[in-house]
Amino acid sequence: MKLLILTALLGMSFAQFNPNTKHGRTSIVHLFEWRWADIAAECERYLAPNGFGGVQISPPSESIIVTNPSYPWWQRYQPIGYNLCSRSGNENELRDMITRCNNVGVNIYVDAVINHMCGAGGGEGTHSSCGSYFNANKKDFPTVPYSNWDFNDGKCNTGSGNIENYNDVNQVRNCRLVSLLDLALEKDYVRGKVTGYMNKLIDMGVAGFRVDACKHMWPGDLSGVYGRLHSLNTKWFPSGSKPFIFQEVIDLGGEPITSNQYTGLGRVTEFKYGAKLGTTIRKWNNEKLSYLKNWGEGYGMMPSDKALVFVDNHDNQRGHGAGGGSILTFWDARLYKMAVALMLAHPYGVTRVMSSYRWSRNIVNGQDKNDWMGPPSNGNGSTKPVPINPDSTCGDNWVCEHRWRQIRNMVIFRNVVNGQPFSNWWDNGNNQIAFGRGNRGFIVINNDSGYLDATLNTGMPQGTYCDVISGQKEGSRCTGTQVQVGGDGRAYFKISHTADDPFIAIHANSKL
Ligand code: QV4
Ligand code: CA
Repeated sequence: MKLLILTALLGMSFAQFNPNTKHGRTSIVHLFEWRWADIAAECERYLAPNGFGGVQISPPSESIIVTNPSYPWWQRYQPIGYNLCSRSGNENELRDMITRCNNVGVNIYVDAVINHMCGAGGGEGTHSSCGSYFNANKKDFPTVPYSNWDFNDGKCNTGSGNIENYNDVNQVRNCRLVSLLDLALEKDYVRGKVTGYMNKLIDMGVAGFRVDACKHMWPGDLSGVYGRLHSLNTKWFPSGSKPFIFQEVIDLGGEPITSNQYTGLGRVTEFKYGAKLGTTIRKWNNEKLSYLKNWGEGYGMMPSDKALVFVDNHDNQRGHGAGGGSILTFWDARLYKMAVALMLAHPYGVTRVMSSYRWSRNIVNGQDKNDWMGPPSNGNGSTKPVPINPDSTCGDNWVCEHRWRQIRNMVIFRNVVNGQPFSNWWDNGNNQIAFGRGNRGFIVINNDSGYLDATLNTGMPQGTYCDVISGQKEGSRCTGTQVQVGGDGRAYFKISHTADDPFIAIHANSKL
């Protein structure tokens, strides 16, 4: 009996680490700033057929509308209530998207902004995405409703009321992050409003949450919030399934607030991953691909079963958040594809692929003056649809990294090798590496300044395989390079350092 209760309790707490993905799908894509109508279409026409497990969506909650600068992307991180309209669409469109994505087995994860409301300087009026009235000066948000006493100010001891020192845990959690009005999440009333919002989304069919700004919330308060969340909608998920929780905590070391204060509650974003992968692939500080033999925990990262990993995110691809100049993005496409492929081939963590829009960068002294720019929009600030070109890329400045052949095929690779061990590591002591995943997949990367020319043990069954980077298997033919694996599992690889994509990947389903 005792054992049963213990297993039940463990089951309950561990459930939040499971992304609840279907059909052996393993990766999430962040469709940053996409409209709900476009996401619904993308689930049906592209994500499900190509094995994507889920989508992280931009915050659906009612937010402030900022006109100076003109409709920045970050206005959505300043909620003024929990009504479900945003520049991505209204509540009906949101519900339609969740339903249609679920119907093709693609999960929706909501970016939940629950640490704060809008900035203190947000003013008074109805300049909000559903048109609700609010008054930031009085901390009055009648549409929730929150008022003056639902905020933390009394507990903040800095002169400005803002976080001034990240070494002071109380400041980080009780003061305002860049002036954003800080919610008193220890109050039962506030927790009730926050969980009411999250539960409404769960009931609509979402599979989990990216929880924004967790460093700024007490783990005990978060535990109180998560404990009140409903199980997932049984129309699409097994009865008793708990929402997947991944918490945004930027821990690059050197601060008193660490990831492991949150890993008991759900997964945590591992920011060391993209920062370190960036320095390694850029060969900064003499770092080399060959060092990645013990990538993951061996690099001082959190345990794999607690980590949510990514090469870049919507903040650090434009200099917000942390990570610094090493972060690779679509702007450095060649190195970026190598980084994303490496991430998707490697067993560490739950993987999230970024899907961005292009903006006019204006970098002055290392700082992008246009880091605020919102998605491709019409003059009135409404977000443009994502047009799909005949060659399946996206138009109108939507980058759609998730549709790049090399990235999409590695998302499929990860599904094919799911559950297989990291195996058959090889390196040349420098920037040429290879590794496999049991007998189901193998990747070879050349980031040196000379040819890679080697016969390697792939661990794969004998046969002819199609490289899914230079092309892919289409019917019985291969549009890319072919790789012959002998009866001993060995194969010959030659990769030029000047190739468009200096890496090769084969897997069980790319066998001809
Ligand atoms: C400015 C000044 C303040 C000043 C205030 C006065 O910076 O010092 O007190 O004016 O009014 C925007 C502006 C910012 C402005 C603020 C309030 O950029 O300059 O303050 O609004 O008006 C996003 C953006 C922020 C943006 C915020 C709210 O990145 O620039 O602030 O949305 O619109 C830390 C955290 C981490 C966080 C990361 C960016 O630990 O949690 O910073 N990451 C998440 C999200 C991120 C989001 C937030 C948190 C806040 O991923 O996108 O910030 O919800 O590392
Ligand atoms: Ca806080």
